[in-house]
Amino acid sequence: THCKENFMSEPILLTSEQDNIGIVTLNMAHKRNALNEEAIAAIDAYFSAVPSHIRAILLTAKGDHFCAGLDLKEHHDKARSGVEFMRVCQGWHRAFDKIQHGGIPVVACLQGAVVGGGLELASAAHVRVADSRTFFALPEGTRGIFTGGGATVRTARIISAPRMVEMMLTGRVLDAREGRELGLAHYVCDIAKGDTPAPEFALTLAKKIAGNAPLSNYAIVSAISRIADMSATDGLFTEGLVMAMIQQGDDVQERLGDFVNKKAHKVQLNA
Ligand code: 1HE
Repeated sequence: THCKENFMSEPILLTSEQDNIGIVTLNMAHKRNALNEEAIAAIDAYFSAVPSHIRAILLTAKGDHFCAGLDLKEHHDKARSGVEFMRVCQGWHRAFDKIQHGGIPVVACLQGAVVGGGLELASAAHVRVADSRTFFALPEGTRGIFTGGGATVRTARIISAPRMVEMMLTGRVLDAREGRELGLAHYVCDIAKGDTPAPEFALTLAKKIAGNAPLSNYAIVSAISRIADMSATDGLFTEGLVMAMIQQGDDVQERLGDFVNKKAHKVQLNA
């Protein structure tokens, strides 16, 4: 379904590949990439069937704004009942869980508005690169609704629950640097200061990530957030199990051997 079309008969999502990187792009710039039911279905479809040669995914958006969140026009026009909207939210949860726990690292490249459901989408990615003019907000309170795409879990765990409460109550808009301080962005690219543009930098990171052992990446994106939900004793046990499984990977002996034979890179600052 990710070939569903937007109003100009273009796909809602553009998908392409560069080597072993999957590139998925929100393509609804005319409405600031606001997400309607079709867009969520398209995201779900893409992340449900990532080709097996893909080692990392770059999540980007066309236009000046990454994502304006829930399609408020659709929501208004459909005048959904409580149960209908509950089902919509569960659809967002399913789709975004496939992003976070699909086993493949996802790098999001952010620009402009990353608000409401747009922040929920970004929060499901593993690495967030922001253009310096990015801004973050949760304006649900002013629209008479609440978060429904996972922010109470994902965004609250990034910035802390009390900060999310404050952000929602006051409608505070965080700029890119404030967002980075709180972990909403991991990198800020400022082209005015000569930084690499965010899309290019995000692609470089995705390629670097794709060079890790695939099973290590699988463990990193699958285990850490889940272990964070466990008791310490269960977490440590699970960590051991994951390690035991991961080190069976085909490339492990070769990677270790490269280090032992002084053929592997060393860990260095600014490398
Ligand atoms: C939209 C949406 C949208 C823009 N749904 N159509 N999210 C929000 O509350 C954010 C609402 N949007 C904005 O604050 C602004 O549009 C932006 C800051 C994102 C961009 O501003 P700007 O000046 O570049 O664009 P614009 O003129 O406001 O919008 C351009 C068009 O996009 C316009 O439509 P047009 O027909 O007049 O051209 C807008 O109506 C349309 N548009 N945002 C529908 N969100 C699972 S629960 C999640 C809960 C939430 O996400 S609540 C937060 C919703």
